This record gives sequence, C-alpha cells and structure tokens, in this order.
Amino acid sequence: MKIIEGNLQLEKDAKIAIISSRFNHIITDRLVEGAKDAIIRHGGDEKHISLILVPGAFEIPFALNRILESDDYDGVCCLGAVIRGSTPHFDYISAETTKGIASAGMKSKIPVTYGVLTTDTIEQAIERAGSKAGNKGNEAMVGLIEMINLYKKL
Ligand code: INI
Repeated sequence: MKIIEGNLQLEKDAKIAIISSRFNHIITDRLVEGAKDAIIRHGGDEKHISLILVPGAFEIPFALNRILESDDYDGVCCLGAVIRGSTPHFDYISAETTKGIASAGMKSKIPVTYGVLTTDTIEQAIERAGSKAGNKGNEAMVGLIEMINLYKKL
C-alpha cells in the first residue's frame, strides 16, 4: 500500500497567512500566539508570516477569498472565536463563517485550515485558547503545515 501524507516540517521560507478576527480578541490573540508558536517550532520563520486582522468571524471568508486570488502564500490559517449569546446571531455567524472558509478552501490551490472556535460560553473558549483543552490556533497551524506538505505530493 502506498501511503501519501504530509510531514510536519515547515520550510524556513514558507509564506503563511493567518487571518484572525478582532471580535473576542482576548481569545483570538491567544489563538494567534498558538499559531505563531507552531510555525516557529516546526521550522518556519516569523518574518514570513502575515497576520491579516478582520473585524469579526463573518469577515474571515471575505479576506480569505482576496488572499487566495494572489500567489503570495503557501497556506492560510483562519482563526476566530464565535461565542453564543442569547439570540440566534451565533448560529448565523458561525454557519456562514464555516461554510465560507470551507468553500474558499475547496477551490484553492493552497491549503486552508480552520481554527474558529464556536463555543457556548467564554469559559469553553478560554479552555481552547491555551489552557486545559489546548490551543486550537496551534492545532490549526500544525494541520496547515501537514497539508502544505501533503499538497506538494498530490
Ligand atoms: N463575531 C465574532 O467573531 N464572534 C462573535 O461571537 C460575534 N458575535 O457574537 O456577535 C461576532 N459578531 C460580529 C460579526 O462577525 C461581524 O463582524 C459583524 O456582524 C459585522 O459584519
């Protein structure tokens, strides 16, 4: 059986875009830190990272589509935090953000990963932004590194 998979070694000159939303920035700042940490630990260089900030998660797919029109990056990692309130707003934002990222990623030549938290409470978001449930920004970036290397083989 031939197994085709990506390793977790990032080229020193790999160009990575991180799109992060400012909304709930106490959480998203930690996701960005986790993502940056993964780049450095896996061999990348901070000077080749671009951080694109958007107002909220809803705007992530719009910026993502613009980025994918350029040939400037080897991969894009999307980070955000949508936290449920007392109205259906959460459902609209989280669904559109997720669909928008998936549909842009599907058409893209470079990999796109998803590190958008969708939680019921702020506590659940804190747990996933560098405390007891890990750091989903870090995980999304490790996933991106694997996919960058996999795409080279496909
Ligand atoms: N944006 C988020 O990233 N997280 C949220 O929890 C959130 N809530 O709950 O409202 C949120 N709203 C803003 C939205 O993403 C857009 O920026 C705004 O509607 C302007 O288009």
